[in-house]
Amino acid sequence: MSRFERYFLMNKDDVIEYVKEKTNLFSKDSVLTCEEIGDGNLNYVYRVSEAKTNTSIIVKHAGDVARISDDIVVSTNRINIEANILQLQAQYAPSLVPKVYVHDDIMNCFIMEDLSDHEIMRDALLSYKIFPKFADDITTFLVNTLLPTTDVVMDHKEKKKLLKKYINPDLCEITEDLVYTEPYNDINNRNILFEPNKEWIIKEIYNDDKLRLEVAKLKFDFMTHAQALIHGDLHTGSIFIKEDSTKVIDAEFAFYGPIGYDVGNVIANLVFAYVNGVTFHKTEFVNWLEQTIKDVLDLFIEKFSKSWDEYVTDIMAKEPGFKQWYIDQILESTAGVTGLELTRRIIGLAKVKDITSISDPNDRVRAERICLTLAKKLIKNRDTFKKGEHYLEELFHALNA
Ligand code: SR1
Ligand code: MG
Repeated sequence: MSRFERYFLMNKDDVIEYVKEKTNLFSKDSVLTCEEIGDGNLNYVYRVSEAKTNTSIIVKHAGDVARISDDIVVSTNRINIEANILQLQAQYAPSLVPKVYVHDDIMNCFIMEDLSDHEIMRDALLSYKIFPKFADDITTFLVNTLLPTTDVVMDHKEKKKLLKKYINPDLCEITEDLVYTEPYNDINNRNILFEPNKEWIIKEIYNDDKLRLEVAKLKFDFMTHAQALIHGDLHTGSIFIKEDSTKVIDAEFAFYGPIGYDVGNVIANLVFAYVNGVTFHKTEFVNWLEQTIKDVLDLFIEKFSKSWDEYVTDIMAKEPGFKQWYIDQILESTAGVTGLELTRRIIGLAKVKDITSISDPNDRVRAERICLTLAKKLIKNRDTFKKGEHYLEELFHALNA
């Protein structure tokens, strides 16, 4: 019996043996090398290469605890959710996700196209690189993967089948805790506050009762609003990019949730890059990000509205006024989620390099306060953020606060 008929956590040598034995991607006598290249919080990512033919593939593999902490036990099924959803997204947005070659739900891994000519977007942004196509690409991804999986477009029984298939309780629990609870109530003692900002955060976030009430409303929206099959973790570390190409990866948090969760995560993570750029006076980069933040919101609305007219099937959804109502509640949720993501990456366990790499303490204090000041406005006044320019106006207020 093959060693790979029963799950175990593979190391680099195991991965080479696995690839040779279980796939026909390389010949059995090929000389392969393997490196672990993942820097995510949950899974292992191996690049397997053959020098002779200059070919390489990526093996993504799940352990039964999160890399970021042994205390976080997460179902290995997350890798199967990710492999399946990547293949589904490939039907809706083929040029915007990597190709999956092999999926193995026993070893909890899948093999996909190597995107080594791309780089992780967060790292690229930390080198102040500019991607003029990004807003167009990511809004196409959002609209093309989200709208078709809603009840307004998809056959309702088909949708319920997908909802059942992509039930993802462990990963949703991580989000419910890390995004929607702990930054406002350090119940699990896992928050990490930057010491010079501690007093300010206690006063402005922990002690703001109105803010916590609005977060509570958003939390129950996340848990109960099975609107579309969302990516669930669409930050700039989940995007591979190069000048003329964008590929969305890491969909292990996918489930049926609110559309605004994906849109808001994109915008918040652009704001982190923006605040870093402002800190280091990267004018051209900052200007591009202002335009991009605005474009992501405005292009999303424009494309969503156009696709709605083309693809909506539900007869009641065609009632005059319903489309605007539907888009308005997505925009409200988007603003709220943007604020939540901005907050949790400053206060909670899972940080972002855009902020933690700011080594001057005064600069970091300022960067964190800009994000949190904006976040509070976004969460509390979320029904007023209807266009890209509304985000920029509030961002400029926070910069000057
Ligand atoms: C325990 S996982 C921490 C964070 O990393 C993932 O990318 C998600 O954003 C999650 O919240
Ligand atoms: Mg990830």
